[in-house]
Amino acid sequence: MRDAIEETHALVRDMKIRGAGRIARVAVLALKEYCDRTDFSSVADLLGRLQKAGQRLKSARPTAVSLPNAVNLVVSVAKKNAEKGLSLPDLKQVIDDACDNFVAVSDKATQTIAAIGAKRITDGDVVMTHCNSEAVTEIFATAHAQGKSFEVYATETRPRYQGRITAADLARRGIDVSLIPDSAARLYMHKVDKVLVGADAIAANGAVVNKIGTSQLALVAHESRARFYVAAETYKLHPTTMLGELVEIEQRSSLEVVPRSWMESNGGVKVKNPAFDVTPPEYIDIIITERGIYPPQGIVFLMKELYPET
Ligand code: RUB
Repeated sequence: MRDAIEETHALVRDMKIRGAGRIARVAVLALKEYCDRTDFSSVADLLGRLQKAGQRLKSARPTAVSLPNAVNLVVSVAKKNAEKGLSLPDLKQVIDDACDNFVAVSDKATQTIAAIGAKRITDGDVVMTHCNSEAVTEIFATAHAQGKSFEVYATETRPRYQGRITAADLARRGIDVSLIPDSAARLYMHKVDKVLVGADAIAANGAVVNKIGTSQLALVAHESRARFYVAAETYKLHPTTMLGELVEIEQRSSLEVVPRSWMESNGGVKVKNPAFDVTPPEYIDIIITERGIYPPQGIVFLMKELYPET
């Protein structure tokens, strides 16, 4: 029988499935499949194994908080309903529904962000983006469908080149897009009105964790007086940063930066490959969520409302 948890763990770890929203949804769907297909001996057995499976999924990538937020939501629904005394089959059904519900909420959030974010794109805009974010792409797609004429600069996003995915996707949709090397961001920034990026995690102080290079773009945008916008579903808010915890930055293999042969013939070189960085709130103008637009300094109030138990 296929092992949904191990398969999904590997797909996320190896970035076959990537992007904060997608990895949250795929993790939840793996939990659903796991619960559907496993014969549990009791409610306690289900809860114990569900938690273990959740831990395994969460360990696939450490930075995008959407992943633990989604898994924790399902586990907490299961625990609360088990405490109410639900039978094993009923509890399985509740978990099933919770998983489907998360996916539906996630899809709806992206669409709402697209509608809200598209209002911030005006005719004639030049917008720069980094990496590949569903939330961002949906904003561009909606603005384009509304007949707005704008141009996008997509940074290629070394070392994994997610910018190519963005550029290809936007071009396919008929959007005017140019792919540029990351190092050309400052050269082109004087043409740019707005920078629009996604997020993997948002801290209580409004700092945004996103693909490595995002904070450099923010700095250059600040220098050039271009607006800097972030688009993120609220399950990317990182609740424990309210307690002073830091967001772990994923370090990936040096082999994503240089091939093994190069490493072997240049033994003295240490190659670093951090996957994300932190953009401080002072470089961010707005955070676009499905609950509306927030200045980064105001995000903590939304976080307190959504995670009252933290
Ligand atoms: C992806 C990345 C994206 C965010 C938001 O990094 O940094 O900007 O995850 O994406 P990676 P979305 O390629 O390493 O996963 O809006 O799709 O959730």
